[in-house]
Amino acid sequence: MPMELKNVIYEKSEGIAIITINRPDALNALNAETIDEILQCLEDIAKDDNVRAVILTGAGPKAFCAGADIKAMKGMTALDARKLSQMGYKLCKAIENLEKPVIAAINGYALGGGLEVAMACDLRIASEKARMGQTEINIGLIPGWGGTQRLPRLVGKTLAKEMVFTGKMIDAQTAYQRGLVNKVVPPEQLMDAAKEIAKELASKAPVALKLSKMLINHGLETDLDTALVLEREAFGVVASTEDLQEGVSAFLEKRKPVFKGK
Ligand code: DAK
Repeated sequence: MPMELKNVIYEKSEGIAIITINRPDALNALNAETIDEILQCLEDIAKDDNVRAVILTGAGPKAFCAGADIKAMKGMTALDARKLSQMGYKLCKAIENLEKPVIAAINGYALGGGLEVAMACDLRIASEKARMGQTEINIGLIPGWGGTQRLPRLVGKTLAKEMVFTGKMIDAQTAYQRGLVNKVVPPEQLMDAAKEIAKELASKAPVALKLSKMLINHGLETDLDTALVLEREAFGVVASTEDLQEGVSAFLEKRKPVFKGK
């Protein structure tokens, strides 16, 4: 059944899927409908073997995503709030569990839930104009989609506490220096830079890539010995793939490998 998307632009070409949150008038804030549409795109990507890498970005020059839709929160019942909270959790988990790399192209503000979604992505590229913050405290809230956990894991407790306690934003250069983003580029180069990385990832062996993602995401959450066992077992699986044979042959034949995900 074709997807009906009102708040999201979804494109696929040359092995790369691009999801653009398209509510620029609300700085791409996430309401339940928008989250549901992004989840539909991720489900489609999971099923489509032709897609090898994903870019998530925001429409317009101002924002990647200004967080959960504050307007939609007014007058929310406890059950509505619970549903929104669950949906944000589900979205971040869907990105983390997707067996393909996801790159956040942060074109402007990434605030509150917007930063939380960006942090669930595997890599983050920011425009020089991007500003990032866990601003929930300013409206009397705490991060609800993983910000208190993913932010300290990425930047350490010291900066995470400062950001969560004060709600202050940091600029792209600070985010880069503190390990929150992988790269900073001029705004007009952002999508090309994201596509370049996506293309590179799309050319890698898919099984090796998805197992690496799983190992880094899950391994860091357990003790080292258990994580090393997981790595050994995954190594055995990767060693049995046709793609490894292709990689070795290509190396010996001095040509580029063509990986099939088998
Ligand atoms: N939600 C809805 N609309 C938003 C929005 C948001 N998060 N952020 C901005 N907008 C809207 C503005 O209301 C404005 O709409 P109009 O007034 O034109 O109709 C339009 O986008 C442009 O925004 P501004 O006029 O404010 O633009 P400025 O350049 O002056 O300021 C700004 C940009 C990013 C500094 C400012 O808009 C701002 O501070 N926005 C709020 C950012 C923020 O605090 N985000 C964190 C949201 S809290 C929950 C589960 C999870 C969460 C919450 C609850 N439950 C289970 C209940 C997660 C919460 C968050 O993410």
